[in-house]
Amino acid sequence: LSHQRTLEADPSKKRCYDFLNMTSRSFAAVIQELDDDLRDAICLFYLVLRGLDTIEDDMTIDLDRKVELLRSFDAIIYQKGWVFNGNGPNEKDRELLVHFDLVIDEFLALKPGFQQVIAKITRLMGNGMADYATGEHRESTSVATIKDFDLYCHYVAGLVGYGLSDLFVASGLEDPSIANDKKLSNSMGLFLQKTNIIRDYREDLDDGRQFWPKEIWGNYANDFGDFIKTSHLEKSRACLSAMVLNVLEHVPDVLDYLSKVKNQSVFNFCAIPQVMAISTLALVFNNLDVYQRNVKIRKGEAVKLIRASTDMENVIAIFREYIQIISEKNETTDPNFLKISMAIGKIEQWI
Ligand code: PS7
Ligand code: MN
Ligand code: MN
Ligand code: MN
Repeated sequence: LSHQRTLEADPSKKRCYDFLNMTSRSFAAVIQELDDDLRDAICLFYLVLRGLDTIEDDMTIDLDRKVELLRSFDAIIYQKGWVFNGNGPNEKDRELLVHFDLVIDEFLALKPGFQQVIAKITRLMGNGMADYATGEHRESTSVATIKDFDLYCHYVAGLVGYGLSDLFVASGLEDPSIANDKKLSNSMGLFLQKTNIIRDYREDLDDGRQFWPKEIWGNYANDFGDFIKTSHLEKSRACLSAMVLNVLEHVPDVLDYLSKVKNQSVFNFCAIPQVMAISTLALVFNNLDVYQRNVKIRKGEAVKLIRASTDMENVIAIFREYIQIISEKNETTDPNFLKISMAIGKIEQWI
């Protein structure tokens, strides 16, 4: 309630929360439930990165201009009055960049410790995005190796994990030890990003983007678009399993990280997206609809998961439920059957 009152007294901050609600389905609610200081810092972290991603995603921006923007975005967030009208008319969140001066004003009102974390991650992510946009790690239009896949996901999601851990510590709500093990923070981001990349196969393909590493999909097709063909069913199924296997490897780290979180609002913020991801992973596994349309967990299931993600015991129970579903969908005829069984075995040791 005091958060709502602050917003009424502060129209510029209110506009930022309006932008948060406009641009994020998955993070708007959990961010607004955070404790005071951290709420504003993570809202601004989200909006800054959403602005950066709106530049990365826009294929109508001239490549040289795009790279220049991506590489200087950490300086742009200190330039009062900066706005950007160069997004294509159909770019999803172009409105945010048209009014980016409001985001900058609120970013500059954060305490310096928060600003420094956000600026540092923005610098690393913007440069990483630029490297991939120019083809530094790409073979034609696809991510080539599993190593490239992990590096791209590190830039766009693992780094978010680093930054969030540092913000939790800077707020005083979490112990400094939460930020010590960088591999765990990285895995928190990679688990979300890779699940997203599997689920969005068709949408990304239709937009001319390929995020699945050729080192995996190349074992099952000559062309990344082949998986939509009905003549290709068994190869398509096997490829999907290989992708899910790759994601499952992050689950033990995710559970390790979550078990270290102490503050209740931080726990909910961290756990809810991860629980949504394991549920999505169980839904996409062995599900050929992924190649035809965007499969999504039901609204009712999402609501159930949000309500249940209150402590580690409940989160473990949820992971156990979905790992069980994945185990039941694993078929002995799948070329990755044994490897998937082993990945599940490792997770079962944890839970
Ligand atoms: C700052 C909350 C909790 C230790 C925009 C949260 C896009 C999956 O564009 O919106 O629709 O395909 O579905 C979020 C770790 C980042 C990683 C990354 C980041 C968890 C720009 C989320 C906001 C680390 C790059 C959103 C990584 O997916 O994407 C904040 C701990 C943005 C987290 C992008 C993806 C996030 C993402 P789209 P979505
Ligand atoms: Mn995007
Ligand atoms: Mn993007
Ligand atoms: Mn996506």
